[in-house]
Amino acid sequence: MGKILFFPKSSAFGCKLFLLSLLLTLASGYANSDDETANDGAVSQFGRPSDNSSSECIDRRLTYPSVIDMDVLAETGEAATFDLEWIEITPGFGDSHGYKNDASEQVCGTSKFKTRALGGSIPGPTLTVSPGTTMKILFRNKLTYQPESFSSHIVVDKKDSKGNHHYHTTSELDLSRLNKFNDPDIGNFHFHGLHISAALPSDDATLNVLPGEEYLYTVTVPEDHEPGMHWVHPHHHGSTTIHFMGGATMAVIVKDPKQENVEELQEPESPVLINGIGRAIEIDTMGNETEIEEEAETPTTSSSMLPQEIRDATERIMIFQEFDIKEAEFIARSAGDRLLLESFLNIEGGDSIGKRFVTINGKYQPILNVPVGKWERWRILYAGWQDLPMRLGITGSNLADCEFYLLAKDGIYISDYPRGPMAITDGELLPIPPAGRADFMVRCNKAGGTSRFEALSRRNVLVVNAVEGNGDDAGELANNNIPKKSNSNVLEGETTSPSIVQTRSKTPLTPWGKTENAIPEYLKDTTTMVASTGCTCETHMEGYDESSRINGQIHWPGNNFMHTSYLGATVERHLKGTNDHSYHQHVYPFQIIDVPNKRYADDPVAYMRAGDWHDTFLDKNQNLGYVTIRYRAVDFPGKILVHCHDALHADRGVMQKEYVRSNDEGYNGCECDIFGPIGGRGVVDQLDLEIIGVSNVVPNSGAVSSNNILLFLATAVSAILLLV
Ligand SMILES: [Cu+2]
Repeated sequence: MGKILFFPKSSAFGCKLFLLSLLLTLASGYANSDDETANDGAVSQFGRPSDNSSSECIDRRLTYPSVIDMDVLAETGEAATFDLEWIEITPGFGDSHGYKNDASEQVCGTSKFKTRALGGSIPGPTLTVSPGTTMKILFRNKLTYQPESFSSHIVVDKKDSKGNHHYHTTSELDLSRLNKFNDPDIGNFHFHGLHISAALPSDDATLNVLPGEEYLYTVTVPEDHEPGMHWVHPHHHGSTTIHFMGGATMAVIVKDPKQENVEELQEPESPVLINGIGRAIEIDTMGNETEIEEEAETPTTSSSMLPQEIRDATERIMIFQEFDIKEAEFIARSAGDRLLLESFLNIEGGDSIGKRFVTINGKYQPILNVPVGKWERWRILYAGWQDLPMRLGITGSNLADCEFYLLAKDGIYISDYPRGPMAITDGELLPIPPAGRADFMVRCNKAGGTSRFEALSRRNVLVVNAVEGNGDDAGELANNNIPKKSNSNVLEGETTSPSIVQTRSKTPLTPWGKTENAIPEYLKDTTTMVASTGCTCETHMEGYDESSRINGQIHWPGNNFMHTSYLGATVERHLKGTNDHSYHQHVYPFQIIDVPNKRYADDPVAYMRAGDWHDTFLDKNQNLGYVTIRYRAVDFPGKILVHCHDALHADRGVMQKEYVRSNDEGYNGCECDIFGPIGGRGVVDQLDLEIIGVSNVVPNSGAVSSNNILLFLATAVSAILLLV
């Protein structure tokens, strides 16, 4: 382990950063004022601490995070500022109100509680960004250090002349606290799913940002980045679970290219019709359908980027968050996190559902009214932190007759769009892995019908009504698209009266896939490639809780790596244990090459198929043998964290690091199962960053006082006694 204590001195460097932070604070004012106007529902109801009036009521309709366009900020070099802070939220928990399914239903007097959130709300604002844009993102840790909390670091508290606390860590480790729940108030950012550099000032998740500190991330989204949805969450080893389960999450969407730019890039595709002929249905007064013969409608294909119905679709972001109060109590106790423990213990309601709640965009059991017969694009993010597939689907009858077709997974368009119709009523439902994203084209066809969705075995997580007219607004994101055409399938002036016989054409979706030259280098098909020599390693996650491991080893901080590869390598991994553990890999998404259980993978409408790209993989059907994945390390050298996306496992050690060496000196070797330090050729960044502690702004940093350490330890001991 390194023994260097590194802190930027409070010299010219510190002064510059102070000025910079001042500017950034001003910049954040811009971003925040944008928040207010963008979606007052999301921000004012859930983001800001409200008064303690118990008569507060919440409209049950689904609301959406506000949107911050990072391209606009990048034009002037401004940063967006996001605070990790302790705030009060009101999701509308409680199971006593029943379910009236009235669009304007209010739920009143439900539990409020405090939690750690990003960007002022649960979830935080959605960032949108174009490929090629450099995002400046100031992460401010506004949490308050709790001296009674546990840490694997030695945390030093130094008061300045004004009595303000300044914390930092030393190079010493408390070995008894390694791979335990720690550091509830230490955080950072990880840009989950984005294909970006993992070297600072970009996405190095081994950075520690202590309470009162901040860090300016500079993240360049490559010019050839695939458009799609990813997300941001804290990823400090030891506190990831605490931050996840409290809801500290934001979506980031890489925008689809503007249409006018695309036509030059793409060659015309030949029209294909794989989705059958169009059909028309007649709905009688009892709501029964009769199919009517109709001329087949040939889908229109063009050279443009996305088929028209995708471009026209209303986009709805849905961020699914699971609150698990009992698990939270256990983890908060383990970490000495008195704040979370006290807050979550006071949450009322939910006894009949095991004190587990699912929220969408921070709202419990929301109602969504969608226009009947119109395709929408749902961008779903399952901000999962346990090893449970989401199992999204419909409980009971699909009375709104909703159809689901898969468009993208983990922010990458699938090659066989439109895949479906996907099973949403029986059996496996939609087994989206924890941390997974899934974009669906969704259409609900029966006016007046309601379909009740379940997820994580919780019922009524979303109640969807198919309605005449425009349905609910989808917030700002949908308005960023090309202006909507009115839906020709919906007759003006229709009412929801079931006595009206409606005839609609269920036109199929237009098949679409990217042409070969429009696929970015890092996503080129690897199914027919051969792994580079020596670059096939096994990665086996096994065991439960504190006894779980990767390849028999537990996470060790600093310069300790499992596998290495090099720029230009075609890397292959044989994943074991992915039926129980969700495998997540930073920097490079991977392609599923082969699975042991072909029965599911060969199903043309399976959610998981060979050839698909993911950044997180969990498949309960693949419980023997190994899953083969491949990716090409084409552009970013440096660290790659690989870990179970069950944060309870990852914080307790089911996390390892791989390293992609640069090939500047012609290096072309791979290694498996090193579990020790690396060095030498092709190392591009600081390998033992995480045990050092880095801060951009450390006013008055000075010598470490041993008295302070003793004081801290004494406080910690008394806190243990209180928490036991
Ligand atoms: Cu796991």
